[in-house]
Amino acid sequence: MANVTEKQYDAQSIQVLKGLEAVRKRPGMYIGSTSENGLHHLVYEVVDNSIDEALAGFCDAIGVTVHKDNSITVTDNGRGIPVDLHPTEKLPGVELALTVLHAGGKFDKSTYKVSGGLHGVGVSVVNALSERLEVVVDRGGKRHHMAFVRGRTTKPLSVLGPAKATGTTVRFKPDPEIFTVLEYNYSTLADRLRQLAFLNAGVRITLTDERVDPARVEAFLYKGGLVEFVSWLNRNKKPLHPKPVAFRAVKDDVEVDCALQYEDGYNENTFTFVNNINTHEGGTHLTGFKAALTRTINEAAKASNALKKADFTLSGEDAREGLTCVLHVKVREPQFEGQTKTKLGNSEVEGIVRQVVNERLGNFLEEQPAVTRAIVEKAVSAARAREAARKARELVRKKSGLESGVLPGKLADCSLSDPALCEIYIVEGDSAGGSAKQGRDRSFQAILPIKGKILNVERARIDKILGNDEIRAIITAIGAGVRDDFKLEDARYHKIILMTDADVDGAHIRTLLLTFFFRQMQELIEAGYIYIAQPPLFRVAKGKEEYYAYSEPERDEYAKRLGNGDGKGQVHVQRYKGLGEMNPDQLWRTTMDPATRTVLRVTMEDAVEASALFEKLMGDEVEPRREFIEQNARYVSNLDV
Ligand code: 0RA
Repeated sequence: MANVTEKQYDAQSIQVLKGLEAVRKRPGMYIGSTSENGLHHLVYEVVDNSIDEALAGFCDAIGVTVHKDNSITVTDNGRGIPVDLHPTEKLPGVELALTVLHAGGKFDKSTYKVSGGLHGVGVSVVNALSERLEVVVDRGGKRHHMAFVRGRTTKPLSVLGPAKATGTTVRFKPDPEIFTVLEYNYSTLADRLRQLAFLNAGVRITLTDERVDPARVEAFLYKGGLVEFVSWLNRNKKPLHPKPVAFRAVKDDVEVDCALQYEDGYNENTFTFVNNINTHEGGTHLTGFKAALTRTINEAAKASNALKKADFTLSGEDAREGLTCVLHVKVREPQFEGQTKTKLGNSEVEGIVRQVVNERLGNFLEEQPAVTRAIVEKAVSAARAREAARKARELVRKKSGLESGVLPGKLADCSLSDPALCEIYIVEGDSAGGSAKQGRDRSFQAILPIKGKILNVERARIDKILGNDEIRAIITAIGAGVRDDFKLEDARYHKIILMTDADVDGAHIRTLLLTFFFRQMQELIEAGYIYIAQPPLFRVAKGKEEYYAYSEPERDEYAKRLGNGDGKGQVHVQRYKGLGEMNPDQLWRTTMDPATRTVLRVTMEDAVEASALFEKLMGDEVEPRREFIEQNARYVSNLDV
């Protein structure tokens, strides 16, 4: 008998080792990357398990602690991971959960789990990618303990003593053999944990950072859920009605939870989630929501006679001007599609969300005439502005029209026509633009110089935006339209590279350009088409030998190297204050030649976070803007192209 068990155990452990090996060999397959994103993903993975326990109704407090050594503790007051022996696997449940890929409730569809997309790979992945991991389970009146090293059990299940309550605590230290970045970013963690607290009303999530003295502690608990989420998103805005509209309904096994509020600005901020996962790329739930919103607002406008005089209907964009909305649906078997697997594909969800929103939002508006009037007036004025913009466009169409296909005069286009091969440099200032035009490879590189500060699109309506010459030049050069009319497949370049001076003004212009792309051509960011050029900050030369430095330490290193050389001649350090100080050949070699340059790809990790950051720019205060410019680096991930 003992023999049989041993054999089974061996077979089991071979499977386990194979699984762990697969994860350690190709970590990117499981957690996306081994840099900053992947490192943070480990925390989300463990927290998601606690959230699942909260969704099942057994947990209302979750704690996350970043320790001094950047190890992480996640603790919850749920039922505790089962510790009894699995009947066929002959291992404790907790050991299976931590050592077997996809173990634990994967086929249990009785609750909506946080799974799918990049999430839901299981805590065993975290274990496999941790230098060490310890788990403490309080369950059945006892405190249990296990420890692992790189996914392998080093301390089998033992009982430490009695336990009064129940819960699970996991502490792990990401493996430096796997990760290229080991330091946790406080605000990245805080942003996601706050989001989870909004999405799971009543669950208290506490974040503690022990790397600072005294430790920083923040607790997120929102009894109001999505209503509080929308109020928080609008915290620096002027709402058109005091309370967000909110409704929740379950239909055909799909749970629809929504809150929305209009504010007096011109942008739309709609965030959608499926089973707690941010669906950046939208999908069927968003499509259903938009259709119902447009219909409902049009009905309300007709009922209030607001559209009698105007002989046009309200477009979807009109109905969403100034809208802040969070839509969270729970689906049992979500299908995620799209480039980043954050687009909901389930076709049945579209009709369900459409019906729920039609009915519930329709009812609300019928009962609230004052709110309805404010929303309808806003949409009608958006429609008028859209009409005015259309007429203005028609007037200028012959000269520089947006749709005529006439390219802007300032654009030096490239000769190739395959967008996949082509790139456009949007360059600050005519003088740098001139150097770029001379220095470029004209076969695939186009140059568009723009004047200093472009319009702040965060604060302007579409008609004013389209009236701005610099912006029209950018739109026509890219050739893919804006907002709802934007068509990614029409983009004339697959690399749009922003090249501004390495000073505060340059950073400001880059920020304005990013705001513009974020608001008007978000798909370009999502597709990864937007880049930031990295011109050198210094030239270090001695005689004929020269180096370009992109940071101060790099400058010092080159200066030292040249200084230690033959001992003859003077080391000359030049600081570039602007792109204009480089001649065309230097600009090509340092910043534009694909063989040697570095460009940073702009990413849209989290639209909620991005939007909050862009908002900081709106105010006239200097401090938030300075902060933004510093934080701007968080949008970009290093990429050599
Ligand atoms: C499987 C089954 C049960 C709970 C859990 C897993 C569980 C996992 C984690 C991970 C972190 N915290 C957790 N809390 C619970 C339920 C077993 C039962 O019926 O009591």
